[in-house]
Amino acid sequence: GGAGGPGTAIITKTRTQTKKPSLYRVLLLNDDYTPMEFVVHILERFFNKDRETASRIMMHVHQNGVGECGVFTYEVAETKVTQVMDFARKHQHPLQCVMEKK
Ligand code: NFA
Repeated sequence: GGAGGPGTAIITKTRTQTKKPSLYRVLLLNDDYTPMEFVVHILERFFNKDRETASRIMMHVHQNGVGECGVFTYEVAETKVTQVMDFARKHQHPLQCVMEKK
């Protein structure tokens, strides 16, 4: 018996949320004009870093050209990028913030 014909059975699995969301890195890019202190402030304000961690990330970006601010789900990462870009533009700094899939 069974819908598939004789000797068959339909088996369904029930599982409790094993799908993990895709993660995205949010990155800051170096430039020659944005003040170091402004970048530290961005990391404190939008990425909840303490001053020491923020300073370390800022110096990493300054010396290496790019650095990670955090890893988030798509919507949260998108929101962080928009917040940083809007805040930088408001203060007329050319700071760039981007996201990339992990
Ligand atoms: N390179 C910038 C400066 O010398 C500082 C900076 C760091 C800018 C990290 C952007 C990101 N003022």
